[in-house]
Formats: sequence, structure tokens, C-alpha cells
Amino acid sequence: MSGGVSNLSFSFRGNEPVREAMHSVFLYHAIQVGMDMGIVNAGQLAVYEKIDPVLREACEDVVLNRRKDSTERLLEVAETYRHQKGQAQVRDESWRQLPVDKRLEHALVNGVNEYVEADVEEARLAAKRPLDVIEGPLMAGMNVVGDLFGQGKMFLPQVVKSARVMKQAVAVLLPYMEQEKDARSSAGKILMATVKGDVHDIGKNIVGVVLACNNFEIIDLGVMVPAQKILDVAKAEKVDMIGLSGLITPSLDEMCFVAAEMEREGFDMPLMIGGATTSRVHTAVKIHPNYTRGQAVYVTDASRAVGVAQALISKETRGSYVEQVRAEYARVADAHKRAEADKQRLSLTKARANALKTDWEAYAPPKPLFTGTRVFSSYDLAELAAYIDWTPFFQTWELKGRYPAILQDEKQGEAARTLFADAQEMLKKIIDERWFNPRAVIGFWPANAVGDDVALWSGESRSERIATLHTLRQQLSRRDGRPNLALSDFVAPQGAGADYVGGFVVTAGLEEDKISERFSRANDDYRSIMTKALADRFAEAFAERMHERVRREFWAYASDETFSPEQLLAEEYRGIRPAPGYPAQPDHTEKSTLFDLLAAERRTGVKLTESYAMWPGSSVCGLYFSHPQSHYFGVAKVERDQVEDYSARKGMTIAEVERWLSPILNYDPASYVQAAE
Ligand code: B12
Repeated sequence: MSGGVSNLSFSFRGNEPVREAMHSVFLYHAIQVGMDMGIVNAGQLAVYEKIDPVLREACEDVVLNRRKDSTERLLEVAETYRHQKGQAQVRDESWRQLPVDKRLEHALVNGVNEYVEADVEEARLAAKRPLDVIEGPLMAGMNVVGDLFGQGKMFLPQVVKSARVMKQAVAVLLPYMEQEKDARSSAGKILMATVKGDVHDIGKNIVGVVLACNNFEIIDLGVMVPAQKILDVAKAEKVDMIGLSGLITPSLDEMCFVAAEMEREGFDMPLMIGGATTSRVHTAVKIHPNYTRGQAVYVTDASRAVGVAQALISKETRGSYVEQVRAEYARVADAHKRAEADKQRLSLTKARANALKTDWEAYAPPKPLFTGTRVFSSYDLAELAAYIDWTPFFQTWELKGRYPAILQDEKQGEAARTLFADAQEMLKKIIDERWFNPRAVIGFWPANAVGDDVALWSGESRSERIATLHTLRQQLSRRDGRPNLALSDFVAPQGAGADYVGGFVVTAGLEEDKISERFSRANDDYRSIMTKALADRFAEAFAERMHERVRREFWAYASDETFSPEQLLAEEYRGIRPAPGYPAQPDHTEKSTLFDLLAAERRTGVKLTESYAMWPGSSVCGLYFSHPQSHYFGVAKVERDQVEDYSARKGMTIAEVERWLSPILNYDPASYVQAAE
């Protein structure tokens, strides 16, 4: 049960205490009878217990329709509150009495952009040169922000809001300082890019903002940037450092390539590496050896980026820092080599012999209501909002903890509540003004397992194969009696039953980039990042909702399923939706089969890049399996025997397969060839 709560109190617009009380009373009762999602401004909610009892009773009379004269009574009570401010609006404005320098510092530290233009103008008129305002009070304010962030006393959303104040302040000054442009001192120039084939940029954008807060000049080349462009711009702009970002594993290879190209072209500037699938081990083992003239350094997150960039930029510290990194990477590479050598893997033949044992005779696979595909356009955003998993949203902003407990967290609670209130405000606009146009295509096909693959058939005769889904099998050595799984184990083998497999592509909509860029151009990185973070939430929520509809309506093997959003997130339902790229199917190239089957690009506008990332970023694709025993697992590392077998099945060369599966190979392809010679 869900709904936008503010409609309830529209007629009391301008009378905030009454509105807040009505929302609070409504939620108090509605939640008890099953409401599980509401759109409210969480920053403007009265605590039920603390509402004036007279007002509370009057509101309850109306909300619960308890008396004939409830409306008149509430109108009467409401009058006495008309000129009071809502609790959340009582703000301490005493800082406005401070001198302008201190006001600017306050605005920066607290991320308040309301007065920035007037204050900056006042400071400019008092200063000798406009540049002095930047290098004086603004930088002083940002230094406070930087220090507080470094000490863990400020959190990322607050820092991004501070950066917004800074950007807007600088924008006021810029027209006055055209001639002095070059005079502005910076801590160093950093080129940032998401590598070719990858579209993910929230992480890179956040890091860019945080570095800019610390006076680094950022040149952001955006997403899907080819190596040559990175190198050319780095030279032309005489940057001090390059930062690369990426989300999916194929980007790891591309990063190795950029590093090798930097070496080849004689670069020696530091190279920072970041993004979800990057790691210290990968940087040490795979990227670093390609770039010996300079230094590749892995950076876990935005809060570390400043320290690393500062250590690398300063002539005094760079040498010793690089030495330290090299020593650490040598240790990491060594430990990695030893750990790999120790790992026991099974041969593919043995792993297959230990596949999941299923009694297919005793099982009747459910039949979907349709086979072929179905398209969903302009999907209802309000419906999807109820399925949003908020925990990853907070992770995006580096606030660690589970929602909703995080809102009450002793340390991060305040930052989390403000962030959440801002998110709710934007969410409401997204829904009311239809910022996004979510689209999806789903499909079902008659299917049977054929070894470790799944054959999809054109019809019930199951004689004409229209596609093959390839799956990989675990080669872990098992001592606990558990099977060595492949996704094909969850589908009835040929001759054992009329089974089916489904597939989907969902996207929050093609509008995400444009809206986010618009905010960025208006010097509002906070809203720009917020737009993307919410678009990502919609994509995931859409995948969740579609899967629920598949189980209940389209495949209908669980038509009476009634799980709460929490139970859905805990995956308590029957069936799975593994996505190419996730641990159960680490091969991203499988997406092209799925896209062809669903004609996904034509029907949803979602495109696959050369690295099999999906544009727009807020998109998810995957398969549906219905078997009660189907569950998520990780394929983990595979051996050369499986790579050979897989390449024959896929019609790819071994080298190609090794390239796409490189993060999960349990051997080094280069030394394997040598050993064989
Ligand atoms: C949110 C998320 C999504 C979202 C958004 C994706 C998008 N817009 O591109 C959605 C739900 C849409 C999604 C989809 C997919 N995802 Co996803 N996703 C994630 C998740 C949960 C978090 C990523 C994230 O946004 N983090 C928050 C941001 C702020 O962090 P970040 O980007 O890592 O950046 C931080 C640091 O890395 C660092 N940093 C980043 N860049 C840089 C650069 C420099 C220079 C520096 C110094 C630092 C730095 O600082 C940043 C701030 O702290 C991760 C798992 C995880 N926990 O990481 C999986 C994950 C990245 N996804 C994964 C996959 C496979 C996919 C899909 C391919 C699945 C599918 N088949 O549909 C798609 C691909 C989407 C696409 N467009 O191609 C895999 C990737 C593994 C792999 N083998 O490639 C992961 C790791 C999950 C997993 N465990 O398997 N995903």
C-alpha cells in the first residue's frame, strides 16, 4: 500500500504545523494497517507523540472520519496555528549577523546556498581583486570542509552541498576575473574519465567534486572515453595526473590498456584507479606492471582520493609515497600468486559429475502465460517507488548502514536524514513531473538444458533452436557435499520436461543523463548526482517489480505470493533473476544473446557498448529461472579446461574467452601458453 501523503493537507497550504500534524497522524494510523510506502518530506514530519493533543485530536477526527463536525472543528483549531512556523522551519539565522567572511565560511560548511550571491558580491566589493575572495574566505571555508571530511566529522552529501556553494560562488566571480583566470592557484590539474565501453560515472563525479573541494582543478571527460582521447587531452592540458573509473569487469582490461598506452607514449604522471570492480590486487597485479615509468595507484573511495592525490602531486612526498606503494604492490602480487597456487580446483569433468541432482521425473515445470516478448512503456513511477531499496542509495553517498536504521544512527543519522529528505523531495518531483520514462521488455521461451548450456526453442515441438544461453560451472573443490553449480542445472534437461526460461531488460529511462547534466551545468552537482542515484534506484526497483509480476502474473507460478518489500529484498520468493556480469554468470557477452532475443535496443532504447555496458547507466538485464531449487551462487575461478570447452560452445576463440573472463581465470593465460610450448 503506498501513496503521496501531502495531498491530504493541500487545503492547509501555508499552515505548516497543521500540515505536518495531518501527515504524521495519517502515517501513524496508515502504517499500522499496512501502508508500507509513502512519499513525504521526511525533514518536515512532526513526531506523533509531540503533536499538541488538541491539534492531534482534531486531525485524527478528520483522518479517521470520527465525527460529523470534524472538518469545522479542524478549521477552527487550524486558525490558531496559521502564523506559527512548522518545526522543521524554525531555523537559526543568527549567523547572518556575522562578518561576510564568516558568513561565507558558514554557508560553505553548512551547504547553504540561499545567500551565496549576495554575500559573494559583498565580499567582492570589499576585496581588492575578485580572486582574493576565492583565495581568501572561500578557500578558508573549503579548507574547513576538507578538514572536517578528513576527520570523519562531515559526510559526503554535506561535502557535495558545500561544493555546490563553492561552485555557485565562483560562478558569481568569474565574469569579473576573466583577465586573471590564469592567476588562480590550484593544488594540481587532474583529468578524470570513465573508460571506453563503460557508462557509470557517479563514483567518478563524486571523486571529482571532493577533489575540487580541495582545490584540485578537474577536467572531466565524461564516460566511454577512448584511451587515445585521454592521452591527447592529458598532454594538451598539461595535467598533473589521470584518474580512471569503471563499473564492470571489462573495464579492468581497458584500464590495463590505458596504462600500457601511457607507458608507450612516454608518460610518467601518476594514474589513479577507481570504481566498483577495481581493486588493490588488480591494480597491483595487472595494471601496475603495464606502467613502470609512472605509478598506478588504486583508490578505494572519495574520502581517500584527496590524501592520495596530495601525496602524489607534491614533489616532496611523491618519491617516498611511490616507493611505499611499490613495496605494497610487490607484497600484494606475491601474496596473490601464493594464494592462487594454493587453490584447489576440480577438472570440468569432475565438476560436472557433481552437478545439482534434481528429480526431474517428480517435477512439472510451470508454463508461462505467454511465450515471446512483451513491452512495457512509460511504466508508472509511483508504483516503482514502492519497490526502492534505499540501503544502496546511502552507500552511494558513502553513508554506511542499513535503511531505515541509518536514519537513527548516532554518528551519521543527521546527515542521513537530511539526505533522505532531499531525496524524497526530488523523488516526488520525478514522479509528479514524470522526469523519467521507465521502459522494459520481458520474454519467455521454451527451454531445456543441454549440458552446461540452455537451448531456447522456437515452439513447443522443441525441435528448432533459436538461441543458446551459455553458462559456467563452479570448479571449486567441495568437501562439504555441496554441488558444483551452473545455471543450466536449474532447467530441465532435454527430454526431461517442457521447461521455460525468461529474460528481461529494464531501464529507468533515457532521460537520466540530460537531466543530470542540466543540474551540473547549473553548478549543482548535488542534484546532478542525486538524479543519477535515484535513477539507479528506479532501475533496480523496476527489475524487482517486474520479477514480482513475472512470478505472480506472467509465469504465474506464484500467483498468490504476497511478500512485503523487505521480504522481496531478502529474496524469499521462488525463482531467481541472475544478470550477466553477476557472480552466477560472470560473462558479460551473454547480454548480446539476450538483447537479440528481446530486440531490446529497438524496444527500450537501451544500447550495449563495446564492453557490454548498457546505456543509459540505470539499466538492468537478466534471466528468469523458476525452479524451486534455483538460487544465486558465485561461479568463482575457472580452469583452462572449462575455458576451452566454453570457447568451443560459444564459437569464440580461446583468447577471446580469456579476455572476457580474465578476472575469473584461475591461471595466467600468458604463462599457460609458455608452459604448453
Ligand atoms: C548501484 C549498482 C548498479 C546500478 C547502477 C549502475 C550504473 N549506473 O552504472 C544498477 C542497478 C543500474 C546496476 C546495473 C548493473 N550492474 Co551493478 N552494481 C551496483 C552496485 C550495487 C553499486 C555501484 C555504485 O553505484 N556504487 C556507488 C558509487 C558511488 O561507487 P563507485 O562507482 O564504486 O565509486 C566510488 C569508488 O569506487 C571510487 N571511485 C570510483 N571511480 C573512481 C575514479 C577515481 C579516479 C578514483 C580516485 C576513485 C574512484 O570513489 C567512488 C566514491 O566513493 C555494485 C556493487 C558494489 N557494491 O559496488 C554493482 C555492480 C557494480 N554491478 C554489477 C553488474 C554486473 C551490473 C550489471 C551488468 C548487471 C546487469 N546485467 O544488468 C548492470 C550494468 C549496468 C550498466 N549500465 O551497464 C557488478 C559488476 C561485476 C562485474 N563482473 O562486472 C557489481 C560489482 C555487483 C556484483 N557484485 O556483481 N548496478
